[in-house]
Amino acid sequence: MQQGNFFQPEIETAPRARIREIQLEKLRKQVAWAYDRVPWYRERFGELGITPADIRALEDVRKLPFTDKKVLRDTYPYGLAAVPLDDIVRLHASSGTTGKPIVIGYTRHDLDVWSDCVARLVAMTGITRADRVQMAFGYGMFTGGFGLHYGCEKLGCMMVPAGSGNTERHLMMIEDYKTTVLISTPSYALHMCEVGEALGFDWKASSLRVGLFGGEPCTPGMKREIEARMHILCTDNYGLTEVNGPGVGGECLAARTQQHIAEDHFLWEIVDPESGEPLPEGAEGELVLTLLDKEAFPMLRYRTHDLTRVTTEPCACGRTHARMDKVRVRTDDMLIVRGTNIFPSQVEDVLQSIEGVAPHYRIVLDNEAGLDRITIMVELKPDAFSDSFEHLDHFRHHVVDRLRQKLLITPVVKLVEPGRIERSVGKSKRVEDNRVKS
Ligand code: DLL
Repeated sequence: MQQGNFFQPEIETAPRARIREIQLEKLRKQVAWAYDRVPWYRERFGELGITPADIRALEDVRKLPFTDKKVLRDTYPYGLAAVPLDDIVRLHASSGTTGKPIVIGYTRHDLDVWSDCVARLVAMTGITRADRVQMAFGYGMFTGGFGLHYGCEKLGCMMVPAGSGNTERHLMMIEDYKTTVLISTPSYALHMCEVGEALGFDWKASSLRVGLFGGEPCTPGMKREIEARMHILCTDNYGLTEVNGPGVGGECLAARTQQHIAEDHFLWEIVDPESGEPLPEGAEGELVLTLLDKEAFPMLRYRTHDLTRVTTEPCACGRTHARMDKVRVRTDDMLIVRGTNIFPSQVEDVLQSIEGVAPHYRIVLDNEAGLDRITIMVELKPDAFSDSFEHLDHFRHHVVDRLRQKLLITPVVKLVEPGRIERSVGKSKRVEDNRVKS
């Protein structure tokens, strides 16, 4: 097994029965902690007629109330705090699409647990203290920057806290500081590829060897593209602000399409997104997470809105912690266009299978005379771009046909020249909904 120096075999390769034992012990404590200290939880428990004493087996987690973004908004900013504010040493926040952000606090203990989780997933990718890590996430309310920073530092890596943006400066830092790991969203990594190529940066000769990407889906197409252009190993880690941030799951070197969940810190469930009812292992559904070791903002049964499958089958790397499929779809990403349900990931799947199409696109929705219209701006790769109108129009028809087969409605497709779709330094924005709601 490939190991970093933060590999914890006693936890990460523990027999499943032992993992469940650890989880139950922690769950009982966590539930009592939330009940005793947070009025919101006590009231919900009261309504459901339960107390912490009802949690006797892991499956009893299903008796507990769900939490979601709405609860955090309703109790904004400190309503779910389980400790005096004096004990909270950090806040992070996530801005949703509307209204106030959601805010999460951390005690000193919470920060320690969080950086342990991150150090573990970083080590899983083969990164060690000998690596020099360049951070391209912003250091701000977003959890990506500080979360991965402290995890890598715990592992003993040299951190280069460059922050987001200023791509040319990033390229200079790779060259001058001989950094070996890049942390960013996969879409920013693609942007860096382009800027580097335009400036004649020699990716093949560069010191960079691993990308630690996350914060948004990294499709197989993006991964192939980044690996081929940057000449690095592209890895993908998952997390969300409400349950600390990055650190929930990460890729080992054996299961490259899945992520191990840190099960000693997170209890996972997969539920039917409509009914909230539990689904059997292996079925696709919404991931629900319960933090098992959180002091400041305990989070029980948090509805992530992320669709995935989880398996506890043994992994070739030897780790026994469950693996989740990479998240491609959020239940709340669904667009309804003229009564048809469309997920951006469907558009992406079609586009990435067409030769000559770059991994950059934008879905624009508007309505004309009361009818929804969906326009898909598709960027072409330089070698597919042409001056010939006929050639482009033929290509456009082909893209429309392929999209129609998948989406079951006919989108307007606009082919745009290389570099035309706006690049982002953080999470990429794929959808622009300009519809006037009546
Ligand atoms: O994006 C935390 C994070 C930062 C994870 C950096 C990894 C690296 P939020 O801004 O709260 O937190 O967004 C969380 O982003 O529910 C997923 O829908 C999506 N997401 C995060 N990581 C991945 C990933 C951070 N690796 C939301 N693959 C989550 C797919 C991801 N989706």
